[in-house]
This record gives sequence, C-alpha cells and structure tokens, in this order.
Amino acid sequence: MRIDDQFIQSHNDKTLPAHRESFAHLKQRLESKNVEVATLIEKIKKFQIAIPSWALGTGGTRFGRFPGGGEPRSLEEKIEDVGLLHALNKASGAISLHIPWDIPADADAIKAHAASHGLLFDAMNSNTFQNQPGQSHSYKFGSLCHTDKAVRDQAIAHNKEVIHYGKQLGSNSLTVWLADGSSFPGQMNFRKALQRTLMSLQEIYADLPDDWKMFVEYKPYEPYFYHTVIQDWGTSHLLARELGDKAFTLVDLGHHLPNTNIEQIVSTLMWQGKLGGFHFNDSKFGDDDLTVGALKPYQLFLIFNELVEGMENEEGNNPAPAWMIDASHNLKDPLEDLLQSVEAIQLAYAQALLIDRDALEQAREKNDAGLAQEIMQDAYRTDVRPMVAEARRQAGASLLPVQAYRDAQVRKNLIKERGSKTLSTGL
Ligand SMILES: [Mn+2]
Repeated sequence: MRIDDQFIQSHNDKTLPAHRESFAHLKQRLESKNVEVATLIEKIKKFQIAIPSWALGTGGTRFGRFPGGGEPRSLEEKIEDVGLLHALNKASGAISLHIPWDIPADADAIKAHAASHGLLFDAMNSNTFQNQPGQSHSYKFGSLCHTDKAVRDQAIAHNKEVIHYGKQLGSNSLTVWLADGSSFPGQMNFRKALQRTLMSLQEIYADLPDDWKMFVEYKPYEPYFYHTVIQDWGTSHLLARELGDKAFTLVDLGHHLPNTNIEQIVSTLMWQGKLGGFHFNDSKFGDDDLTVGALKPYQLFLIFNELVEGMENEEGNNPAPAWMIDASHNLKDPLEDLLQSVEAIQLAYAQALLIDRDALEQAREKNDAGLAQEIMQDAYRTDVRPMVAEARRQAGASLLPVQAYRDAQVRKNLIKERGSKTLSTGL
C-alpha cells in the first residue's frame, strides 16, 4: 500500500481553514516576541528521525505477544511501512536495519525500493544477544567480552559482516549494543570483560570505512541483572575515546536507572563532541520502550534544550547526531504509535527552539533561578502544534498524520494485503 500526495492534499484541505487560523494566531504571538517563525519551520522540516525495522511489528514481553495483523513479512515490506510513515509526516526519511533479521538478498534492488519511498539507510545494528541457527558458538555468556577467543572472533566477524551489508546499502554507521554482562556477583571479572570488549571493538573499528561512525550504546541492566559490561555513558565514552575519532556514545532514553539526569549526560557528551546518536522512547520504570513523550514530555523537552544548545553552540564540535526511535509496540498499532512518537519529538524540538537563550544565559549569570524557570516553562507551555503542522504541510505531509492514517484505513489494507497472521522477521 502507498499513500499518494493527492490523498494527503485532499485530507489536508478538510482541516486547512482551522489550521490556518490557529497557525496565524501562534505566529503572531511568537513574532511579537521576535521569534523568527519561518526559520524555525525550516529547522523542523529538516529534522528526520529514523525508524528501526524492528518497531514495525508487534513486540512482546517475556510473557507473551499479541500480534495485530498486517505486519511486514520481509525487508521490502518493512521499507514499505516506513514509506507510509514518511508519506504521512515527511519526517521519517530513513530506516535502520538489524542484521541478521534484515539481510538484503539483492542490495541494489533494496536500495532502489527504499529510494522509491524517499528513504535512506540509517545506522546498521548488529546482534550478538541471540544465537542464530547454525551458529558455531553460543553467546550465552557474552559476545565481545567472552572468555573464549573463538566466541569473540565470531562476534567480531558478525559485526564486520554488518558493516559489509551497510556499505552495500549506503549506510554510514554501525550501532553496537551488547547484552554482555553477568547475573551473579563474582561470575565475571569486570576489568577483564571490559578489556576484552575494547580489544574486540578495536578489531571491528579497524574495519570501519573512513566515512563511517561507530555508536557504542550502553545499558545499566538487562538481560543480565547483576552487571552489564557497558553499563553507563562514562563506560561508553571511555571506549569511544580509546577507539578513536569515528567512535561515539549513543544515548538510549530507556537505558538509564530511574531519575537519571539524561539531559546533563547529553550536555557533557556534546561538549566533548562525542554524542553520536540518540534512541527515543519513554518509560516509567525501566527500558519500557513506550511511545516517545507518552509519560515524560517535560524531560524530553529538557533533553531537547541541551540538544539544541549543543547543535547551535558556535563552539560546538559535535557532529549532527543520528536520531532514531527505539520502541516496542505491544498494545497499539505500531505504525500509529510511531507517528505519535515522531510528532512528540518534533514538538519537543520546536519547544526547545523557542527558548530565549540570551535571556536564559543572562538569568543564569545572575543566578536568577526563578527567571530561568519562567523562561524554560514559557517555551514548554507554548502550544506549538500549529507550527509543527505547518512545517509538515509545507513539506507535503499531513496536517494530522494519525487522523490521516486512520482515515486511509492503512491497517485494514495491510491486513488485506498481508494477512492477519503475519510474523515480522526477528520478532
Ligand atoms: Mn537502543
């Protein structure tokens, strides 16, 4: 199924008068405060968030999985699903693949298929947290950190294979998330496990093309419950520093213990030019992988405040981070959920762009905590939905992506095309 421009246009026409009125009102209010609305809209239009191939089907918990039907059965269909999202919001112009779930049989054909939907290939993801059929060695006790060199070599070779596929597709980055760790005190030598991980990453890094980046993701617990080898941003940053200029830390919102000040981590990494990528999701307890902005939109705004500061700071040397949603869909329609996530990201970004940075700096210099809060919350409490909708309209996207998705009866059509009992590869 494809959604064409004509559908978007006629769907927009229905709500255009109401949109124009609310946008004009917001524009007037912002321009009275000397905000350059047209400039902000251009920034919002350019902001693209990659969709991971594994978020397109029903996820699950360790207790069960309740598929909703019409899920993509192949890499081609995953690309088509992201194409639907991109047609609706013009902000999901890239797909992030996972190997071995998404091995392209014919890379040129896959590339052309993606291009026909206006999509590029974002970071490639390796998988050493599962054993694959026919695999010689088990990752039960780790991969890049493993005590047995043969297991480490197998994991290194796999990552090199992922780079190989990525090169064929025109990707330019590799994300390494390791499940490696231990569940019992005393089980693993912390220092040796980290040293072995660094040595393994160095071998993968040596294979990285010059114009590629390596993102090292961290996570404090799970699937192991006592320790993970790369538990926090400091450990990831240490590895990225040791590896070299092409290696960066990747921050996943869900990979923090409760109440961690994630915005501060963002600030520090961007100062060091080492924030490579960002995985968006939301959570209440742990790595819940819920819809972005579903629970803590203010935290998301505070994070975007630091991201904007890092991106727009003239002294900043942080390369543009790679943005991706990393979520799992157990209850909601995955595509509808992803549309909601992208919109939440756009809203937080737009609100952060509204912060009066000069006034905020002055308040900070004077240690005026009250005024600083007023400035931050004035931006956060501005309803920027008409501005984000206008950015979408100008980009040829839908004013109301979720409503348009429903009105186009996308899921019903996908079930008709693919069947009600489909299994997305890898899930
Ligand atoms: Mn992640």
